[in-house]
Amino acid sequence: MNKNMRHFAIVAVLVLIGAVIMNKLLISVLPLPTPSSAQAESVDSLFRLHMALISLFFSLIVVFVVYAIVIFRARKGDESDGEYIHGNTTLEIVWTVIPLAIVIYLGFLGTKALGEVTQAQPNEKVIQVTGFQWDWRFEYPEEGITSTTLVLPKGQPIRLEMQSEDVIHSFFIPEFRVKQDLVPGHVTTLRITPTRTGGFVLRCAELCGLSHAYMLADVQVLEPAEYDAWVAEQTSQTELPPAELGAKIAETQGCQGCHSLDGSPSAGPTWKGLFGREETLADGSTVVVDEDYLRESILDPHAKIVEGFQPIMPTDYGEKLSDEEITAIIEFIKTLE
Ligand code: HEC
Ligand SMILES: [Cu+2]
Repeated sequence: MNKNMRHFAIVAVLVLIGAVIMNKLLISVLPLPTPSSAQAESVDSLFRLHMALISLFFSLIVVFVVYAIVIFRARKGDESDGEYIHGNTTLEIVWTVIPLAIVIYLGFLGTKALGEVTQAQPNEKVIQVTGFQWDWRFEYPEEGITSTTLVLPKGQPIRLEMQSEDVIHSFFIPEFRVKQDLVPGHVTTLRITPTRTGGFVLRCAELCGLSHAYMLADVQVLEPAEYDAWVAEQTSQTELPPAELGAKIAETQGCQGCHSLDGSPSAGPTWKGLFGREETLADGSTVVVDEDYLRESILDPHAKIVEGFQPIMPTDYGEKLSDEEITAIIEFIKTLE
């Protein structure tokens, strides 16, 4: 075996060993959350292939560089010039064509995976998702339910029809892998078939303003029988007392995205102890919070701005909520001492 071939053989073995170690390392420091949807496998197989390729190329470059530095270093007393090399067309063609082929192949695999995760499924269940600054709301048109928790039956193909009320948000449950933007003025679709029961967290994955980091929602995947029980419980809810109804409306309307109930700071003033409190307004005047003030604050939020807060409260609750619903919210706020 000539000397060059020996170098190449050693480097090839070192590159392979390096790639395997690097791949193990990457997978252990960047573990993926447990895959929990039928769509996760398509995404994960792509991910694993990318990790393997990244490890291989990292090892290829680092091993060649380190090997050359160590083995071909100038020895003590060696003052001679290095060999003069001008170009190598074969090498350049090889290192252009191979990556090109790899990238085209990855493009093909990516297109295939995208086709798999977006493919329509038979007997899809439609759930309408609304994202807004800074919360989520889920409507089940078949059952006539509105919920702040996304409850899903295991094994059931789901089609989410998603809308935004204000800015761009993004629907992402890491365990389900797939992700989709919510774009104002458009309905976007996302398909998931949950395969594992349990609790998950839905996150907004698009920086959407002040409380973006808190734009979370609970997700529950239940066995089909438990899901049916949940539906029955939701639809049988009898007339609630006003304060409880108000709590529910405030939750589904997303008031708690900006108003805490326990005194913790948020984008808007806390509702804890709000009723009867003396509020200082931005113009320095004060007002004692009574029912009229609360009603005005909901119908015309910019009429009086509370000191230290920005006028960012949506102004369209007067159109969205009935008089009784606003009264119910006020009754609810009165109970928060
Ligand atoms: C996007 C954030 C946001 C949302 C959502 C929001 N608010 Fe507000 N709200 C504010 C801010 C900020 C203020 C303080 C500035 C002002 O007075 O307009 C405020 C003020 C108020 C006040 C007066 C509070 C005080 O301390 O005097 C009431 C009452 C109120 N909001 C009720 C509601 C209700 C009810 C909802 C849901 C139907 C709601 N808000 C949704 C941001 C929000
Ligand atoms: Cu968001």
